[in-house]
Amino acid sequence: MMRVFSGIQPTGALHLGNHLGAIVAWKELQAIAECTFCIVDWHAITVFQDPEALRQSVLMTAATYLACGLDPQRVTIYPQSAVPQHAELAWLLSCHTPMGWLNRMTQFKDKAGKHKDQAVLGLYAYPVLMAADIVLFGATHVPVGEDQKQHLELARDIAAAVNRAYGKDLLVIPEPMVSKVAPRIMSLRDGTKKMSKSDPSEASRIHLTDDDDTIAQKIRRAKTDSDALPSDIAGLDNRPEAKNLLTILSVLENRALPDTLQSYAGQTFSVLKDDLTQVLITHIAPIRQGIHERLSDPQALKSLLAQHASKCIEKAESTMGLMRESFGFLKLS
Ligand code: AQP
Repeated sequence: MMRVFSGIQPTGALHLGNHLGAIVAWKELQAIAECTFCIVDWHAITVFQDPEALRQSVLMTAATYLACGLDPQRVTIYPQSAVPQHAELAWLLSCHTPMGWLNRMTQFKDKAGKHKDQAVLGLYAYPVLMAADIVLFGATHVPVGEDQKQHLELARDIAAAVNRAYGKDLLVIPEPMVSKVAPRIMSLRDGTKKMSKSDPSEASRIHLTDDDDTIAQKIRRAKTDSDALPSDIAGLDNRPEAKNLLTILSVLENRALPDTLQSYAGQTFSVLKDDLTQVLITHIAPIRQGIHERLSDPQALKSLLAQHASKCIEKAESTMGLMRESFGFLKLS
């Protein structure tokens, strides 16, 4: 059976990009694979998080997973920090990760920017924690966006290095699942940047908790250009905002982009925006309601996460038992 692992950082309310770019595919996978969808709070703290906001975001992320249709009877959902074996394994893997491999990670270079010396060790080392997350449960497949492909390659290299060092197949080498259909949703304020939780402008993203008026307002204010909408894909060249709004609409309506383009050829942005607003409101309203319902009973949510985390600890211990023995740690009892 295919074993899938993926996660989202609880760095704020999830947005349309997280939903259409990740969770929709997870929902399909839950029917055909053994799935673990982590709430990666240890990854979140590579950038400072307000402690109370982080706790709330973990609950919010769990509520969102469920409201988007992930079925807790079929998939495992838990916060990373509830399973300390992630950190233990990350340390063991870090002792088999040459610095040269980490130095090649482009995301660190992008995120650290010019201030590399001030960047924290966690930001530099987080691909090793990600490798540990994946191999801890023997994931065979990892759904990744283009931006995470390099980290998945690294996870494969680290797992292979450990297997070589100890002369046995201790760790499963994971395969990437790069979805050709998962769209990259861009910022509503700048069509060249991806929609992101950490963008300082709330207007840049549609949260899955936004009410109808907020959705309408954000779409009304979304950046556009001054031309009429084109009739074909070639006409979207150098028009990132038009491409983004049309992509969102076509994904939500389950239509091919060329088909949506045909419907709006020669129209103004305001026609497209009115239709997109209606479609978004219809799509998000039940998810929003589902999130609020689950958040209204945080105790039930926590107890679900605790049950799932304890299953994960059991599975993680079976990997770690083998790892500890193979690495040569003395067993005291
Ligand atoms: N804009 C997006 N379009 C499509 N997919 C997206 N994902 C995120 N943004 C988009 C997918 O969501 C999953 C989880 O992402 P994450 O929150 O763990 O990290 P991220 O990719 O860094 O997302 P954000 O919103 O930009 O978070 P912050 O601001 O905290 O860094 C991934 O599968 C990702 O591809």
